[in-house]
Amino acid sequence: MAPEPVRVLITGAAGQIGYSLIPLVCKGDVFGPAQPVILHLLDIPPMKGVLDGVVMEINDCAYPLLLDTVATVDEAEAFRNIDAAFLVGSMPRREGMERKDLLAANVKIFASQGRALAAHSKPSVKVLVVGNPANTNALIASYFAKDKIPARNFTAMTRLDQNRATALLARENQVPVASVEKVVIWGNHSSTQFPDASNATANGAKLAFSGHKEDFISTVQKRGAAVIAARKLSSAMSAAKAAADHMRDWFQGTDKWVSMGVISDGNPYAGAGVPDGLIFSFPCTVDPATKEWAIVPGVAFDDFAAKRIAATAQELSEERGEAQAATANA
Ligand code: NAX
Repeated sequence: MAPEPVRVLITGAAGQIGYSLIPLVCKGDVFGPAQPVILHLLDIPPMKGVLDGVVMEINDCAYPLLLDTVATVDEAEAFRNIDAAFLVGSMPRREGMERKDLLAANVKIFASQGRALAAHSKPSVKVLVVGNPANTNALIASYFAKDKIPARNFTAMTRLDQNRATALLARENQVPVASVEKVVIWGNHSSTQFPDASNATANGAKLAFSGHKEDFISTVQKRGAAVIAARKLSSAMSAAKAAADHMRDWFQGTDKWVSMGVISDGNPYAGAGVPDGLIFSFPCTVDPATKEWAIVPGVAFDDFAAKRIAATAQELSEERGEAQAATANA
């Protein structure tokens, strides 16, 4: 007998990441090759026509696993009964916009979506926030959903940064990308993130090119800007692949280290300056039986790493403060 379908929401579904993510979900790359899916797609009213066009293409793909598609501009309909949510849509930074204004605009969106999650979604829903500022948006959504949905069900995407770092290390060391493990992204999905190659291995052996190299760190931190400069558009194919990787590992489990922005309450790195109450990227594993993530404890780091980790924690604490101030109007 076929398993019950999972209901999967993608917000910002008329945008570029949505266009690359929808096929991965419908082909079974995320929830498994035998798992039927019902897609929920949300965008804003001015994008309804584009969304209808995307649905035409989805229909024309004739995906065997796709049982139904709900395409809507209504949050209540979009969030109803969902098992998983990719929150991709957010307010982009416009020219001249200050960070504070960008945060305030996104607080409105993610407060509203947090309320919609609490009102309409399953309490077990797993939420991945992709839309920037992803960590703080996830924190806001979790805050507004907290009466029904545990904070640990809200995560932010740093998997694209991990994939970028892993691929770069594989190229530099001339080893297959699949052999590289234990690359960690700590902190915020922003330019303060700390890509940490100091524990990285290939087939279990330490890499020759690893450790703390400024050019490696800054290449990973600035990769998004480099793609924009070359493509005149932000990363979409790679962002969708990373979102699919993140959700697949969360739903199906993994004993490999995967970087996920998760709630930092009770985290094992408080001594390195990571306080409670942030959505902070850590190395995690996921138990395949319970589908629960756990932060990998005891990862060793030196003063160089500790300084970087404290700096990205500091930025997230500041973002949280600004976002909390903006919740008064949300
Ligand atoms: P696009 O501008 O192509 O698409 C975004 C879509 O979201 C648009 O169709 C827009 O109408 C919709 N939208 C806006 N507000 C909405 C709302 N309240 N409800 C539903 N839909 C809404 O952007 P795209 O390239 O797809 O990027 C989406 C987001 O991902 C951006 O915030 C971007 O900064 C972020 N990214 C995050 C990454 C990460 O690693 N965490 C990497 C890639 C990407 O830059």
